[in-house]
Amino acid sequence: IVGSGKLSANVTVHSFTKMIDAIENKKFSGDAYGIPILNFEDVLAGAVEQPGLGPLHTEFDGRGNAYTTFFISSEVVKWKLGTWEVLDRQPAYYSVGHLTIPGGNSRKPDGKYMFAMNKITKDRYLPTGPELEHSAQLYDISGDKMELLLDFPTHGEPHYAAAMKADIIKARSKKIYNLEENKHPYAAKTDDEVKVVRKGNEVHISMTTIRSHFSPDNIEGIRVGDKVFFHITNLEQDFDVPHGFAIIGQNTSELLIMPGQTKSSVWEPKQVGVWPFYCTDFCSALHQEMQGYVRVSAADANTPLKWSLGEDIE
Ligand SMILES: [Cu+2]
Repeated sequence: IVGSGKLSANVTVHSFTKMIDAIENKKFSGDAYGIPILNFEDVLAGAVEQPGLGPLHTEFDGRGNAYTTFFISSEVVKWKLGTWEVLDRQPAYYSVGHLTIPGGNSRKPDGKYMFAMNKITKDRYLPTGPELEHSAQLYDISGDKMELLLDFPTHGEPHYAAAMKADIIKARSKKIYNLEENKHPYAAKTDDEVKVVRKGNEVHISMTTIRSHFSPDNIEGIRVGDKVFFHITNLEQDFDVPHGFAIIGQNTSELLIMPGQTKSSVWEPKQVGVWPFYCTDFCSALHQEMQGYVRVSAADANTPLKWSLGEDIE
């Protein structure tokens, strides 16, 4: 276990085996708040002496080497497990926080590449505003020395990240949700199943979406004071065709419905009027036309519920 403190001069490595041993033999130096404290010397594996300033985060390459970022001296330092000697160091632009080696969180890191995520990247990119682009740097770590391959901006402060080989993800990637297995109580699995049901002040709309329309896309009989639930089923059964849904003032924004899924959004209209809703995820050349309207009547109106697809309500 590598312990690093941003203000520490050394990188201290604790032995997990020694820790377990000390715990089993109850070798403690006291306790705090009822938690036993281990003796520092008893569990020490070794220390990398003064490798840089402000050690922050360490990952391993699976070949007996460790890589630690140094926040204050802005560098990545490669050192050897067991001998604790420094093998290489590379400057970073600038204050490097975390670093990532693909598979670094697993027992078998894929120690070919490493990237450092840098904070406080002043002077690195065009100063476009009070907040500046930060940088990240990709290194080839397959050889004795780290080799900088790419220096690229990241949007916002890059914090911790995990990476893994693409084929691990690819084989497990979910392409669609099977519409037949959709058990959502308000799912409409065909355009024939769409409906609008009032239960007191609650209105439940079972709606479908597919390139390039919502059904129904014309609804009236909603009143101010109603709580409207849009239960939207994405009828698509194709990879990478989510649809979104938005209406002004909705309680649940940024709804993104994957193929075969039903998701719900709540809307409590506050004003009489005709309110448009639309798809928020670019889905086809007709995406811009993917919209509909809800007419909201006064709280005391008795406009009956009506809905249709693509036609005027009579
Ligand atoms: Cu869409």
